[in-house]
Amino acid sequence: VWKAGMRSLDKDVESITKSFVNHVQTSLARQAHNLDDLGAYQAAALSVRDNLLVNWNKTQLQYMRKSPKRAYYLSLEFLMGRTLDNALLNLGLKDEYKDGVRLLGFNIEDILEQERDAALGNGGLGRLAACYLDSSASQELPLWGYGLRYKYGIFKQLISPEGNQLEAPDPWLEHQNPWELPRLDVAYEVRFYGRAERLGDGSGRALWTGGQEVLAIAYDVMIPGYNTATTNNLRLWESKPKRGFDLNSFNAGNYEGALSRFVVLFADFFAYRTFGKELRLKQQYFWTAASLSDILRRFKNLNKPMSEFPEFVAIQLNDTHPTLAIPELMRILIDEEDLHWDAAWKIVTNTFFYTNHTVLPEALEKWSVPLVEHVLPRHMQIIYDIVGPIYFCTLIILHLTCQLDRTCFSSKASVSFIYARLCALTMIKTVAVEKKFPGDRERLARMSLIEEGQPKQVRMAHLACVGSRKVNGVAELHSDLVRTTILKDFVEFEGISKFGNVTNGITPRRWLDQCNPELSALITKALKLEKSVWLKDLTKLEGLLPFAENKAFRKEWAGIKQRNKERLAHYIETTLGLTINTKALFDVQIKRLHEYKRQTLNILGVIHRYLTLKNMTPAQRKKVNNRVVFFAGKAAPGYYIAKLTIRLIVNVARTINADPDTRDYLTLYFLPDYSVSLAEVLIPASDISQHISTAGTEASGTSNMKFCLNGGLLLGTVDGANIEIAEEVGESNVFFFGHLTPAVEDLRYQHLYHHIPIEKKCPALAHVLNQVSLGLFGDNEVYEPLLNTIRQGDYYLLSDDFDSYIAALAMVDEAYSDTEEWIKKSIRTTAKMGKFSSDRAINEYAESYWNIEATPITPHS
Ligand code: 26V
Repeated sequence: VWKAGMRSLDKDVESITKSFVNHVQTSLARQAHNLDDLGAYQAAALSVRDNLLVNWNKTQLQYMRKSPKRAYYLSLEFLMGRTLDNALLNLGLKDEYKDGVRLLGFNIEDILEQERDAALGNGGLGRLAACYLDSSASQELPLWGYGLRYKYGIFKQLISPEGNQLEAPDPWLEHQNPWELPRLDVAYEVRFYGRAERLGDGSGRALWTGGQEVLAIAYDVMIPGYNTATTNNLRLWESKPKRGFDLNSFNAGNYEGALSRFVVLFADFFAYRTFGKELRLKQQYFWTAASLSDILRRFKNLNKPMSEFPEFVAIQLNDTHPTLAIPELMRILIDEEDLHWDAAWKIVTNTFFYTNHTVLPEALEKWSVPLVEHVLPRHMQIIYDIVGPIYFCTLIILHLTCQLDRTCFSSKASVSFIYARLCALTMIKTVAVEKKFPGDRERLARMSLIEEGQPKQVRMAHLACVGSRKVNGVAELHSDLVRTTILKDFVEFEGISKFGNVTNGITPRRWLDQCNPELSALITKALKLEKSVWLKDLTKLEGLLPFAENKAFRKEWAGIKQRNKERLAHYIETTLGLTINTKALFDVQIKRLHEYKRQTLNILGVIHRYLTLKNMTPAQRKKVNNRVVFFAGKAAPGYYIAKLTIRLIVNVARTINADPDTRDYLTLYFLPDYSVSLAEVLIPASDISQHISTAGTEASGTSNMKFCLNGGLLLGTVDGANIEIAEEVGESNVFFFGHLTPAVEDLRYQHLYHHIPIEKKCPALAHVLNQVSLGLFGDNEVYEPLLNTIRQGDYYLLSDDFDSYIAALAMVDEAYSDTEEWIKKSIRTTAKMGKFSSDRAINEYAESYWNIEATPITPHS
């Protein structure tokens, strides 16, 4: 049916060239005969977009007619990468376009290279959202994404001659973006600041007036499913001032003042250090308010009573960033739709679902109460109305009613409203906290949505948890940690069934077929299945297992890995002018720079290897496996220690790559400006990738899945999704090391209270640290703050894990020496990666969380 549908798109080579030339002339106003690759990319993209539009329109029309329950994925980040290749693959038009552009004198690879990455996010969380969009469309699920149309993507990373990270803006919209459709007619007003006055009638309703209003304008990005006509939508909001730009402030140099009339948009989370927390709060509200208005408008078109909202709408909160949607929906239902508080709360708590992506305390979002009160006065009231009973209970329990802190409540009406609700006591769950756990005052304080302190702060994870139907973590271990640490009290109170797990996944379309076409072709040949079959049911990869015993197949498999190494080397040669030894083991660690991810452990391991090589005779060195180590990743601009780690990596690389004694055996590269597109070249070339976070700190990780899917082996700690990968591929095919999660707390305690000097505890590490201190890599003194994080405190336990890390690296060497066995491991790893398809993950959300169903789109309607 779908193939027939494609024909209805009229996409033979001849019509492709026709549409291409047509776009060159009429959309780009250029001539086909002197067109450059960038122009060719734009023309090809516009012509592909025409096809997407046909399916997009059909999809939206059929959703409208059939009115299935829909899910909405609210994410502040979408790391989409490039679109053209993916669109061609999903539409089934890759070969046709390749031939079409060749007829016109272009090479499709060169055209694809022209596209800039859409880098609207920081790391794993944003890329996960992009994989889920691909999977939802591929699985024919009625799901829309909602995000922000940032003017600037994540910063461009440059490395200075000294090895420092420099940040340059990424004005990704500078060139026309053919993948978005402005919808100037889809616009909503969003209010900030002003006054919120309770009506004082005991209803809890209020009037929110004054302040500043901005307009949210929709831009739509089409999300084609693979091998299906379903084309879902990603709606991104752009802001526009309602009443002109404040030119006076701008000219007077009051940049922030002028900005405050706009909601200027940065994808880079850390830009807010510069541009202020208030801007980030405004962005979060702007986006959630616009998205909810849009969702409500669509629901209202169904002419159903409001109480049925959760039967037609599920809203997924990707981390706590969109949590303001909870008080916002309460506000709309109570103040605008006239619903009673309890009816509104019932709707809200049946609509939202919350995914937690980290248990690191410093990463849990909190908003200062005075700031929320200032920017969103009505929402602060509502948050207090949610907290109210807990707060009152605490006070009653503590017999401190007389000391009621009125500053917590915006008016007397608020107090009486909460009190009235409290009088209907027995019904209210929070009172049940006291019933269930009598006298447990600490528990009440821990569970409060408001953290005491100067200033008081709203705990967004608590708000997301109480306002959602279900909560989940992103890998088994992480979900356990959510249940036993940050949300433990809520589990004991609400029952365990609300707290689940959905292990993350990755789309095999981008992360195997697109980035590793040769491997994909070999798999298709071996499985004797249509590519579209196994790419949509990744468990079919298990059929590769017997091929591990087939020598000819192993040779083909290894040949592809080798060519992928050469492709990477070629890329590095042309972009950085460096020559890479492709006859070596490729060892890769690519991810955001963070102490918990322990890039420092890796670089100290590299130094250890270098020092060991230096101590060997030339004859001994010849017996050692050649190794090329790659790092890539961005550090938050204000994260001093992370930036120092980059500097150390760059300078160690400079020294050891120039050392004639060792450079044939060990080289090291820091590849600047890590991106989705760079990952697509690096991942297929890796033999070993490192995922070495301190146990219990990496919620899941998703690049671990990408490497393994491409036949790279995993060197890692017993953390996040590494554990489930090992469960699937077997522990003999992964290289695990390090202490386990339950030991971490004790070890940290020992560091603090039973400190053992590092020379005694881990002499090998002490030696490495001393060499750095002594200036072996130049820059002496500069690295002391970084080295001291290990010498003192060592919160991430490098000194505890170093010896077992070095032992694991030695095991990698040993295993790699047995080439045939290594290739077997590689094949078996790919074969067992079926579980980690994001299709599996999105179906788990659809079935066990959102209760939505596949809604196939018929191409001919
Ligand atoms: C944010 C921050 C912000 C400030 C200070 C330190 C810090 C540390 C971690 C984070 C991460 C926030 C949430 C996040 O991006 N989590 C990532 O989500 C991925 C998708 O579920 C998952 O694979 C990664 O393990 C997880 O770190």
